[in-house]
Amino acid sequence: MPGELPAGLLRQFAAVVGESHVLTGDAAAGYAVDWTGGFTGHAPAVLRPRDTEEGAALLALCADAGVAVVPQGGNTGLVGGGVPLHGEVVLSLARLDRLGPVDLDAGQVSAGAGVSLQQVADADPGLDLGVFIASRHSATVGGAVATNAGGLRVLRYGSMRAQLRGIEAVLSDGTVLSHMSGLVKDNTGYDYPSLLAGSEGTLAVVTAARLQLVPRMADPVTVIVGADGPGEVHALARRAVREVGGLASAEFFTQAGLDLLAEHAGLPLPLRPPTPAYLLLEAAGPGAAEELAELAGDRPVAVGTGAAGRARLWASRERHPEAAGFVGVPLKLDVSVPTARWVRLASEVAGVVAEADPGALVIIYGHVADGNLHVNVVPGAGVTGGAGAGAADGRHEDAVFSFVASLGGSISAEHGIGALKARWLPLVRSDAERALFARLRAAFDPAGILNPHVLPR
Ligand code: 2HG
Ligand code: ZN
Repeated sequence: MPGELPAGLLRQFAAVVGESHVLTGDAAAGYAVDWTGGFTGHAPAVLRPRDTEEGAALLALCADAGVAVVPQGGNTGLVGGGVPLHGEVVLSLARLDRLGPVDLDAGQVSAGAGVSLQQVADADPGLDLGVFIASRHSATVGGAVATNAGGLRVLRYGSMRAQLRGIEAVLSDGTVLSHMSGLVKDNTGYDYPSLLAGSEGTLAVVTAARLQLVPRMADPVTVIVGADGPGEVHALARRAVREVGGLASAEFFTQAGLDLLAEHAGLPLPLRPPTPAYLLLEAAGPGAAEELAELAGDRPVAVGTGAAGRARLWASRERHPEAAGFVGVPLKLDVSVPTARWVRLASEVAGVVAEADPGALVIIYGHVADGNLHVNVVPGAGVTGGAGAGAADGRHEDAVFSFVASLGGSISAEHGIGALKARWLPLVRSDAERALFARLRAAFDPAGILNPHVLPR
């Protein structure tokens, strides 16, 4: 098969990690496909180092041999950034799973790349991880840093970059960079941990991170408010950001997504009768319940307190990534616009997709206070014939990304560019910016082996 590796190189890998951690053939197949099933590749080998030193030795071998490498964490990314689409070797960081003791003075913890976000969140009963995403049980620290994961509490705590107080990473030549002392103030040169956050495995392989934890919310209250459309959702969310002191989340979804989840997953509806759009708000602290009630006014509302009550409401939002998948393989378009244009985006994007493909299914939801919308598109769903029906041939991305760019937005709010969006980066990043990206990339990875097909070179 093309792309197979020389036996000598496989032996060198095995000398570093042991034969049982060099996976080939069927054992490697599970690492070559993503969660949506939309990205499938082939890995001639999957390498599973136990620690940073083994990872560094493996990378040095790959650089010497000119073999391309895709670093992989929990493989929960949605843009094909962790999948070997061009026959790359997969460097799985799953075994770098050491979670250090919590430093209670600083409220920080050091975690290996393979530690799940849930394990970090559980590290201390009084503390929590500020980044909260639906895939937190599988998503890992290394991948979340490398993609600068966002999620459901960004309005309060920022995305993964904002939690970083230090990083350990390996360059493609095997050099280990470590800056993990967790200083809050540290102006000693370039802030490369920040640069590695969101670099999608193209500059260095993140092997560990020093993370700032946040106080765990005490007695949070969750509400779902029914609304007549994106305009009302946005106006309410804007008021919530200003008026609800302990606000942590403001999430949008629609009845169309809930209908799919009810039909295919038996999910109970949060409100009866249903309304076209919903806003989920979560807040904690003194007066949170009253402030949320005041905001909801006489609109239909469901209230959840306690772990079970809140989880029941959150399911309506957190299960949305599954909804379109019941109909077909979804394109996951994660976009953001300046806040003032979010209503236009949310109201018009389905029409924009319909112009390109009248049969496409479009499900929208997202993080309204961040100007972020997830546009899940199943091409040609429901269309039984017609030229090109059902084809994921780029026209859906073209339509949505061009619309977003015309609104001054971004074609990736929180998932990254990956393989899915590389073609469209020029819509939102100038020639000068992309030239700088290329120079940075060459400086970090002169061998050009790190995730070569993610982000344009
Ligand atoms: C979310 O907010 C995630 O649920 C996933 O970012 C979004 O599946 C998606 O499109
Ligand atoms: Zn999201």
